[in-house]
Amino acid sequence: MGPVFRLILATLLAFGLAGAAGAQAAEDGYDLWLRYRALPAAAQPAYAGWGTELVTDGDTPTLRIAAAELERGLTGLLGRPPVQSGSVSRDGAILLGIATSPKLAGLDLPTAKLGREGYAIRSARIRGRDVTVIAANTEIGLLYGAFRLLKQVQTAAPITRLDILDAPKVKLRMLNHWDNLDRTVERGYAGFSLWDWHKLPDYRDPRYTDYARANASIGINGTVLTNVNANADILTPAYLEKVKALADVFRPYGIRVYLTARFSAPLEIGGLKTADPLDPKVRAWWRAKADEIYRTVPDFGGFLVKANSEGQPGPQDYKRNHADGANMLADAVKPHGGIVMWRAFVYAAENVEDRAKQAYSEFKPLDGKFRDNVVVQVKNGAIDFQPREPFHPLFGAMPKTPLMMEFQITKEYLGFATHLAYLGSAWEEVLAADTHARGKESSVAKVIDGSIQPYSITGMAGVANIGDDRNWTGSHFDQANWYAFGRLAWDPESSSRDIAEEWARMTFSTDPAFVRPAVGMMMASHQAVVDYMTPLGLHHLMATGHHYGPGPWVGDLARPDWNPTYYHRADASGIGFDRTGSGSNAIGQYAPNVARSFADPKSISEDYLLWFHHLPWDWRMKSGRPLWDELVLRYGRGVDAVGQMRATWNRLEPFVDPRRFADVTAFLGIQHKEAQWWRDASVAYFQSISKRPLPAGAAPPPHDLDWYKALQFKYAPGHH
Ligand code: BDP
Repeated sequence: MGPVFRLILATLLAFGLAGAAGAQAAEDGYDLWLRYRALPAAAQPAYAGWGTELVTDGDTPTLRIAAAELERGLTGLLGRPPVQSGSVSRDGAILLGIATSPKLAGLDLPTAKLGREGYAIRSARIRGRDVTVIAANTEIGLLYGAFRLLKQVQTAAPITRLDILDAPKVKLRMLNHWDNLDRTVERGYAGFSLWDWHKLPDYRDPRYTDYARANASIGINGTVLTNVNANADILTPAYLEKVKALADVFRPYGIRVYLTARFSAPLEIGGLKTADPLDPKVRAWWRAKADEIYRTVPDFGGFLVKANSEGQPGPQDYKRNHADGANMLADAVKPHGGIVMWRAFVYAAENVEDRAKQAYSEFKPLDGKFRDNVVVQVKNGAIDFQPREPFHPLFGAMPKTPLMMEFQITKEYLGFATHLAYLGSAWEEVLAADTHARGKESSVAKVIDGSIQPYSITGMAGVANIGDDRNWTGSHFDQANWYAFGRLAWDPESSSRDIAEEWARMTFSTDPAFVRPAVGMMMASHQAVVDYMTPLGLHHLMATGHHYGPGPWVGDLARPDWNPTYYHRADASGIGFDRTGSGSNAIGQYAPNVARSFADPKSISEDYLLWFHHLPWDWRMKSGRPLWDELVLRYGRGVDAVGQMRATWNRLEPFVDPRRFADVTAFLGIQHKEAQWWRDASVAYFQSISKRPLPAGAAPPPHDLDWYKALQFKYAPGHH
């Protein structure tokens, strides 16, 4: 870019775009947390004379991206572009360089601690100048460092005396897109798939680049492009060319692509008569397929597999086990450095065992039987992404098998895109839970980051909430869940409150009068949803097919374990699923210390009470109230909490642009209405069973139970 053009562009950015896009100019949410709007005037002086020069040591695609991001960010935030130069020539320069570069000599950087993806940011003196150094062992580390430094300015944090050192604790930080080749998205509430398969590979939508930027800014380094309910067509040559086009866009951002492998692909696209993992022809087919993929995408990451679960094909169709299946695929990708992520989300229709126990029963005996390039991907809880679940017992039970976490970012069971539920706090609760793996104190976070059990592969996956909606995630606040997922995957021990705060500062406003209430609202939001949908450890009470509204009465589905009545077990005497020794004994799958703490209904956290216990309606709760009264009050508490969120949000209008303010306002209105519906329908149903009067002050549902039962939502998103 010529200097004159650069100057014009800078002026435009400073006075045109950035100037016009002050706090009040309408925003559509496309820019996510990378808005780079001008800092408020009061914050600007702290950055005077800083970031005036940008020195990039080297010239590669990734370094160019890092430099361009810094230029874009600083120009927007500070209203002036840095001068690009080949060496430090003035105070306030930013120097981006590989730690071993002669330009960084004498800084004594702790390179060993940075690993392959970490970075250091330091205020230093170089050639007599005050310089901010971003150093890393690799250029991806530098890109991460560039985003980190930008965050410092975006959140209006100090840029003097910096000494930041950060490296990811988890190796694979992955998004799982449940995207189909026809662009529908399984359980997606943000429009259609971003991947425009039909126009690929020739047309590369610029959004792919912005997707990669956003992911790199939070450290995501892998993406599974396709639905776990897989389609073998993605493995055909025409589609692999399309995958290659995406991989080429993502590569300089440090993001590898992965695909879901349909276990029966050898039959469907290979012309074979079997997909038996021990059959030599099948093994040869997968090896050849892997070779072909790697010829097309040399840094292909590997496969994600859902097998023998909810009708998906798998090794058990041939009387083989999960290890046989996973190892066969692992052998195919091994020569190329690929991995297999094999999901533990399995439960079988024929199996009468408590569904919460089935994954453990199948996988625990296979501990140590997987190849070293297999990682077993385990959902956070033993059922299925319910609004709240106790941590999955497998996390404490497979010391010889790398386990990776699977969270659901898309809010299938939490009100879709319209309900505000910040999931950082829910995930933190799971990550902080003590597994007592190997008999010692050890959080789920420490298990999955490999510090308790020395896993060769560590990882965290999030089922993406991204679609082609202009704001990416279907709602402005759902962007926070994408953001929080990336940050927790980087460091599973980080604080969800801190994450919410930095997100709110970058996405809306750094003004404490905005940040404090907004973060408070986010931090209370998950509990609110749990309360109005499934309080006190209840779970799986959603209506059939779409999982949108309440359906606690449903009890007639073909599979018992698809019925809400299977899970809440309410009858005239009480409610809850007995998973203690007198019931299914699912608690026996936890370490003895954990099992003991769950076994006593008096000491267990009431958040998990009815998950593990069937209790009489007049069971005395910690509040002193009978269980029935408490249940009804919890439902009401959830609705009230949404009312409070609305009131809080209304006070925040001065800090938010009109468009996003109106969007969030409308969604909170929907949430309030639907929270009330959830509460009323659930109370009407449970009262028809408990036959007890409502506690004092609780309003009777405005309709009778049949009215709620008759509601149909044939076209709710994601219905199937
Ligand atoms: C369930 C979803 C279903 C997914 C399944 C999975 O309802 O659409 O296919 O999870 O994770 O919660 O495989």
